[in-house]
Amino acid sequence: MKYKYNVPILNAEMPGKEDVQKLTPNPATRELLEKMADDGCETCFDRFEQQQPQCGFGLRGTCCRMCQWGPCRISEKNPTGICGKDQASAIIGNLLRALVAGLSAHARHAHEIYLSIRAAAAGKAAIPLKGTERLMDLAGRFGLDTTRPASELADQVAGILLFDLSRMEAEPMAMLAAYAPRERRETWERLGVMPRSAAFEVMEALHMTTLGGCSDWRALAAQELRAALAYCYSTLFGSSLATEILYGIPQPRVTTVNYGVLKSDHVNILVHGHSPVMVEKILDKLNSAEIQARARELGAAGIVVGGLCCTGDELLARYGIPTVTNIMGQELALGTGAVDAVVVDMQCVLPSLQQVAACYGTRIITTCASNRIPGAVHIPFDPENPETLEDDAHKLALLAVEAFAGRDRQRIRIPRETTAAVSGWSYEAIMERFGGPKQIAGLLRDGKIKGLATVVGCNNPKVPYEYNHVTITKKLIAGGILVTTTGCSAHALLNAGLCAPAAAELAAPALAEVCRELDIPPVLAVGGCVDNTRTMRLFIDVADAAGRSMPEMPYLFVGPEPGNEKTVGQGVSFLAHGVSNVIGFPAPIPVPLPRKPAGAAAEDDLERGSNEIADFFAGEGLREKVGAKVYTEPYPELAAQTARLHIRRKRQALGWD
Ligand code: MSK
Repeated sequence: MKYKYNVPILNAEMPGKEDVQKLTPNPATRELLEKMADDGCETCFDRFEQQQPQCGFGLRGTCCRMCQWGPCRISEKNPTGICGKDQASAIIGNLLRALVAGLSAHARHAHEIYLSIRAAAAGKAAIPLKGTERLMDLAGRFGLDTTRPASELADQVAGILLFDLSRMEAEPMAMLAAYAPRERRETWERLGVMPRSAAFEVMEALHMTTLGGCSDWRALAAQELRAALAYCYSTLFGSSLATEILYGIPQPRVTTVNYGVLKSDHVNILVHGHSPVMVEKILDKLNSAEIQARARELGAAGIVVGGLCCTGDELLARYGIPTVTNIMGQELALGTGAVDAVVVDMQCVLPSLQQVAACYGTRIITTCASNRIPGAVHIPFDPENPETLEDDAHKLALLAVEAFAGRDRQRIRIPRETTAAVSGWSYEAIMERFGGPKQIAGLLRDGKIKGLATVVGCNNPKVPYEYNHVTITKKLIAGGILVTTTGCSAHALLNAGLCAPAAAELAAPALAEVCRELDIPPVLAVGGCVDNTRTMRLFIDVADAAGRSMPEMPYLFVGPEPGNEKTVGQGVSFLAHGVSNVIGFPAPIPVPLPRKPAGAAAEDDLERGSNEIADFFAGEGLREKVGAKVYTEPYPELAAQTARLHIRRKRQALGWD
């Protein structure tokens, strides 16, 4: 069954389950979709069909729900809401609210990590400070006395990071001052978009968009950039680098991923979410002789730990622990019938998980007070009261293993797919392999690598599951573009085999030669969502080594399936740094120029969203300000073509082609 947008936004069709079955690249997905249908267990793929047709005003971002007078549907017929707000302010206001919601999610993650560093530094909990190299690096950048003891420095660094989250007065953010390139800082100063802190910019964004607040869409667009910079430096850089202080900097590891890593005769435990503190401790416990013996006592041959979403990406990067799947595959993973327990922390955990768990006898355990699921066992980690961490992790590991005894063995079917991969591409690991940013800049200048792109973000049922991620990436590497990836996109690319060195054979000859020489895959899985930091650092340092500004460089940010509000900040952060975006479909950024397909019936007429906002993002408005723009293209072949053309134009302008 195929769906059209009821109020078409793009000349595109919504995929039904049949389309997913045809196009999704992982055979394991197809097998599990069928199995779960046979088992009578509903998934998000079914619920997406049930929600059609979706509201056209919501799809275009022209539904304003920012006060209790609304909701107002803004259209050509009624060009303002009840308060008089126009389309442009409604659309950019929605986008800004989405961005700060995503910023808040990453900020909550960052908060947990920073407080964990404080707890570790105070010796209050058995949390390690393994990343001495990162601690000294950050302490030096923040101007601290690096001869002080590590615990003292860790406490001071955590204090600075917490201040970047919470500062209320106009002072520079410490992380931004430490890492942002000088040319970008001058640009942002000139535009008046320097942020104060995550908390201040969230407050200001909500204040500006409340009833009777700011009605100038240009001022709201400026706040979008300001909030994105707070997002980037306080919550992405902060979380990623602070996690390295706790657990060390990842190094490359050969591993195996995909649904087939689950084993029917083992206890299978999935870890899910974003923040790794509790999960790290559980891993210790699961590896203990006591818990291993308990698993054997229950008849299991051993324990498999598999990763979902960004907690999965984290553990894959740091230890090579196999990942299984991403946000839209989480129900399918339970559909194998082989998962005994899922330990979830925060974000991207579908509310349906408990219902699916009930179909297959899986135990769900929640570990974050702000991510509760009715019916789940709840053992929270509180970094301000971390003394019980050790005991709680032990209890939790035992609960997860003991779920094996209650497994329904009739419903087990694990797809056979396993995929080789090399994980652990931290910024330092990439630099070590290439020899430094100068070498990467040289390869770019010589055309051995045509460009650098990051393919990231979530899944979205509006495009065929994982098809766009994989199709675009294959075309990028075939065009000689080296790719980094994080988050749910990374799961799609890992399972498709693109993060294994053998994928070099799919790359353009010169890129393939570089990959073989350095023994790297053409797609580098750098970690979870917050580890877009690693890509940003790579982009910043290679531009610097090339003696060019960021907007001049052949770089791209590609988000084929944006879903979570967190992806808005990702895209806009890269835009603020002069890196253009190719995104898969408009919402919540409105489509630039919808077209009417030849011979379309009247009900298929395409409507424009907001001209001002569309033109600002896709036209010259944003480019004049920050040197980057947004391309929107739902068809992956065309998106890849757009991406390659963009890289070629950048290279020509640099005189590198
Ligand atoms: S988990 S934010 S669905 S990438 Fe980070 Fe995936 Fe997007 Fe969540």
